[in-house]
Amino acid sequence: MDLTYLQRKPHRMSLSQNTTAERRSPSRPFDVKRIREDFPILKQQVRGKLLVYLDNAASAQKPQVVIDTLSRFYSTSYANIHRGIHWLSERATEAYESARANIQRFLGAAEASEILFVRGTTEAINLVAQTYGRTHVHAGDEILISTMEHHSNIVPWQMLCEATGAVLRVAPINDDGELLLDEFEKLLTPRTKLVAIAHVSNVLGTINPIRRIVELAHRHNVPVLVDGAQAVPHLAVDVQAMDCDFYAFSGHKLFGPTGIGVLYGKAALLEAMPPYQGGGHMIQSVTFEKTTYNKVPDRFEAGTPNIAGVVGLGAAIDYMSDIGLEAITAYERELLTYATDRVSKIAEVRLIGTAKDKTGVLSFIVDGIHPHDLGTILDNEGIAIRAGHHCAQPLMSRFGVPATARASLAFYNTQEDIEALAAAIHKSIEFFR
Ligand code: 7TS
Repeated sequence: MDLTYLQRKPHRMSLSQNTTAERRSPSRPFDVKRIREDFPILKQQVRGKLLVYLDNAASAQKPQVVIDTLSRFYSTSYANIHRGIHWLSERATEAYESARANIQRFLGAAEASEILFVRGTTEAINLVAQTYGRTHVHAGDEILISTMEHHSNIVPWQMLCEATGAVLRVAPINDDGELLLDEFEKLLTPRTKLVAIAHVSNVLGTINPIRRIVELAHRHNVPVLVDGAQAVPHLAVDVQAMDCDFYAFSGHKLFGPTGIGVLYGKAALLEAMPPYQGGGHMIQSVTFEKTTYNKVPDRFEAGTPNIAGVVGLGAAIDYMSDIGLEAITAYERELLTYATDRVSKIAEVRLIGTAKDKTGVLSFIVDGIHPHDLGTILDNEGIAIRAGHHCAQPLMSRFGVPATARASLAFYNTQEDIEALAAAIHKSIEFFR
């Protein structure tokens, strides 16, 4: 495939050229108390205490509007899509396709057809590995990732390498958990066929300089897949400004339903890719001798999709856009500074992930306490964190630990949540003394 287009300057379609691409503007001031009111689960008591939910990197809670949208959709508008000629099917199809246009605006994509619906980030990456990868990657070629990847952005490439004889290369990071760009650049060679990299690390919170990474990769004619699972809930993303070639994320981390995610791909790449799965809707015509395939994006959406999931994701994106990504980023940055300060004052705590540019993730080890024990004690206090390897075992090895405790923030968390976390860490230290 001709990849020379990668060398062209990014083409940012002006919003006035394409009115459907206009982003929704914030319509409410940022007020964390009011925001918390929108999340019914946060009013819940857990083990006799008001829930403190600090496991947002694993999955985020759902605002009432998403819950109501799902319920209303099933109550009034549900049918299978694309194939019916009846009123309900048309209505459901309209809701599904208008969510696609909504996500196009959210990501700043040039066309709605560049948005594919999948199960989540994991499926999005596997789709690229199995279609783009199987077509363009051959024995001796290289795929370049980084040390901080989630297993979802490691294993699909290893599987591709096993099948093709290609080689996985890994760009290293420093002790703060920042990508070493010089080392990354050195690993870009004529053999490199794809870069696959996290926008934000789920363990460290590090925000990678994607624009710069894409620039370097494109200089070598290498397309870039960005794993945006931990970025979209916290940062405004503009795929055209970043000029990345693929961008993947999951709806459930973005305050939307489970089982729905998005793969963005540049039109030229998607159109040249073979299908992922075969089945209904992805075809133009089928005979026993030969099948011809549908256009993009339908070619990549075989079978009945997660229709309600798509509609619910659209509602989650509207909800976030009404608050405004810039306001969310600013609030979370302030809360992260507060939390970092508060937790690192505890002498027994070692923070892992101290990049200059990071989102609200605090991974840490408490001297003498296994992260799982800490997680259990915190749970007794009604505090939800994650303890373990966070599906990033090679990253754990890089820091010489088997596991960490991880508190991950969302825009509904407060300084009170951080105080509860700090008090519970102190309590655990006392308990094990
Ligand atoms: N990529 C990153 C960076 C992630 O953090 C995750 C999930 C995935 C991919 C996979 O997303 P999925 O929705 O397809 O499962 N991360 C986590 C986590 O940190 N704790 O639980 C899931």
